[in-house]
Order: sequence, then structure tokens, then C-alpha cells
Amino acid sequence: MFYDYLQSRLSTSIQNAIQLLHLKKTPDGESLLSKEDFTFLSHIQTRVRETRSKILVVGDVNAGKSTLVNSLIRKRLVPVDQQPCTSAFLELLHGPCEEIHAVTQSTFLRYPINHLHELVEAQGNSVDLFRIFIQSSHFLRDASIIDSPGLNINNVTTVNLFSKQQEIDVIVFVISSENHITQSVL
Ligand SMILES: Nc1nc2c(ncn2[C@@H]2O[C@H](COP(=O)(O)OP(=O)(O)OP(=O)(O)O)[C@@H](O)[C@H]2O)c(=O)[nH]1
Ligand SMILES: [Mg+2]
Repeated sequence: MFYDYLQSRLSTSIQNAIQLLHLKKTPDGESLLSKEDFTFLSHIQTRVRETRSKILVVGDVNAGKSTLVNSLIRKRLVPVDQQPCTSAFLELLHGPCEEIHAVTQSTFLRYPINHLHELVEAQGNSVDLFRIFIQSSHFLRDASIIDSPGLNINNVTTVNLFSKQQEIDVIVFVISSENHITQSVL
């Protein structure tokens, strides 16, 4: 209850701050709020409004990330393989209807949930993120979870992965028990 109150106050305060900064002008008539500041504040507001935690699952190729994600949601949903497998970020969320959104920078396309494996295989390298909405998972009522490509599978994906961290509440690092935990891993 108290948390809801705090959340609502914080969200309203950020909204007011954005509006006030928009109105304030420099002597040259420019808005005091730069595009970057606006994006930053809007981003914080989205985070405040989102009550579910976001969990990012990372680790080396074949560490067992996708297997862990499937066991948390109790479904064999995201692809698992002995070969390097997950080629895109797969965000699993609770949703009113089960479907996939293939998100690229400017837009997204909708697909049926049972097309996930073909989509990841065919478009994994060109799509920024697959958002997968699922109705019937208790786990996803409290948290959304992101399965990621293996670390260092290529530079672009690794950089993408690092940039995701600012949106994330918890990072789960998966290490295969065959590769013992060493000082270098820590
Ligand atoms: N024995 C054993 N095998 C596992 C376990 N977890 C995953 N595996 C196997 O390890 C292989 C890789 O599992 P994935 O879950 O696809 O691994 P991943 O980290 O998602 O791999 P990438 O997406 O390619 O980075 C599969 O053959 C799994 O069946 C485990 O706890 N024990
Ligand atoms: Mg995987």
C-alpha cells in the first residue's frame, strides 16, 4: 500500500518536473530540457510505473540459460540446444493474450506464440528483441525475465547486452558446473 503511494507520488513528480523543464527557456528561447534529458526522465518514469522486476539471464554459450528460463516458467518455450542457440534477446512477460512481438528500432511485428523457434532461427540476427507474452505462468506475474545470447558470441551482441543493464533489476549469471567457478569468473 505504502509502496503504491510512493510509486504514484514519484511518477507524478517526474511528470511535473518534465512539464516544468519544458516550459523553462534559456535566454535564447531554447527549452531547458534537452532531448537526452527528456529521454532519461521518461525512461525513469517508465521504470517507476513498472511494478514487476526485470531479470536478465546471462552467461557463456551453452551454460544452460534457456534451460533455466524454461524451468522458471514451467514451460518448454525458449529454444534449448547443445549448439550455440539463442541468437536474440527473448523477453518473457505476463500478457492478456499469448503472442510474440518481434521488436526492431522503429516498430514491431506480431506473431503467434508457436512460431518462436522458427522466428529466432530466421530473424534472430536482425530483430533487437522478441517480446513473448504468456498468460499462464505464475512466475511472470511477479517478474519478467530476459533470456540472452551467450556472452562473447559476437561483439555486437555483447555490447547490446551491456546496454540492457540500465533497464534491469536483477542479473542472474549462469555458469555450467562443468566449468568450475574460478577466480577469473568472479
Ligand atoms: N546435464 C545438464 N545439462 C544441461 C543443464 N542445463 C542445460 N543443459 C544442457 O546444456 C545444453 C545447452 O543448454 P541451453 O539451455 O540451450 O544453454 P544456453 O546457455 O541457453 O545456450 P546458448 O543460448 O547457446 O547461449 C542443452 O543440451 C541442455 O539440455 C543441466 O542442468 N544439466
Ligand atoms: Mg539459450
